[in-house]
Amino acid sequence: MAFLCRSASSLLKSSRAAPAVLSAVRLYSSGGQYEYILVEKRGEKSNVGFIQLNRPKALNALCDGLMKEVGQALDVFEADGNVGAIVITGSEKAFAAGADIKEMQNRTFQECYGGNFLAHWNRVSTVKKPVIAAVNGFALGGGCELAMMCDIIYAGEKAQFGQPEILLGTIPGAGGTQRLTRAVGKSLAMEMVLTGDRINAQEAKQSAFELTLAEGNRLEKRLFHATFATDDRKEGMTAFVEKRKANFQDN
Ligand code: CO8
Repeated sequence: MAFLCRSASSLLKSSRAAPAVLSAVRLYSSGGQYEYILVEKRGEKSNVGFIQLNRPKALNALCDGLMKEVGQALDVFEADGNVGAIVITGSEKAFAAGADIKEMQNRTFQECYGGNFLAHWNRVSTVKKPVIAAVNGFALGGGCELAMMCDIIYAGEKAQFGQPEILLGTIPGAGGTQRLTRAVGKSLAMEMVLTGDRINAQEAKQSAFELTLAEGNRLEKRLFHATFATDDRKEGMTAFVEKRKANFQDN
């Protein structure tokens, strides 16, 4: 996950400009009607899967139904060979203000532990296609964690990231303590998790670092080696040697 604060505005602008289109595609190809999200394919070639969280009255609080729908939409886009990347966004006011506190309020330890509460949230981080979070407004608690599960974060000027769970007497539960540490460093992550204080897009970008150099290099080397298992790596290098344009087949 990388923080980029160039601006999410172009993505958000186009979603504001086309509300009719968005509502018209709520049925998208999965067949079921989405209640909490708007889903469509965008781009000249319709090859960008676009998911907009749509619970404006609750600042896109991530209720169970919403996260299940996000999972369903991701499944559809993952299976769609025409989709090359996926964007998850919210509104200008809120990407997502966290897990739904009203839904969690009366849960017991036995229910959470026994039922592996919210385990399905992980789906976002297991998608094989690149997932981009276009964030503006509040990205708090589970909202910040959802953004960090994505591969890239484009943050708008009004974006605010925070893990305020401590103010509710709980802790992040969807990777916040782990991914935030890697994203902004241990010191700032500790401060945010221990105080609930928020940071804006600029601060997130300035603090951004991902893995340690050693971890990153190890991972990079393995992924580099893995490209040698693909036909496209062979084709790319062969095309260079033969002075022609590569004809990639996504294999
Ligand atoms: N859950 C439920 N409802 C919410 C949430 C939320 N997280 N956030 C806002 N809302 C609702 C409010 O209750 C309010 O509804 P209503 O009008 O019916 O009272 C509506 O959204 C608007 O909210 P506010 O009036 O509070 O709006 P403000 O602009 O005054 O404040 C804030 C905006 C600062 C974002 C404020 O709403 C707030 O602090 N929200 C809570 C933020 C928070 O604490 N988030 C963390 C939640 S815990 C969590 O995410 C744990 C994740 C664990 C995942 C585990 C996976 C395994």
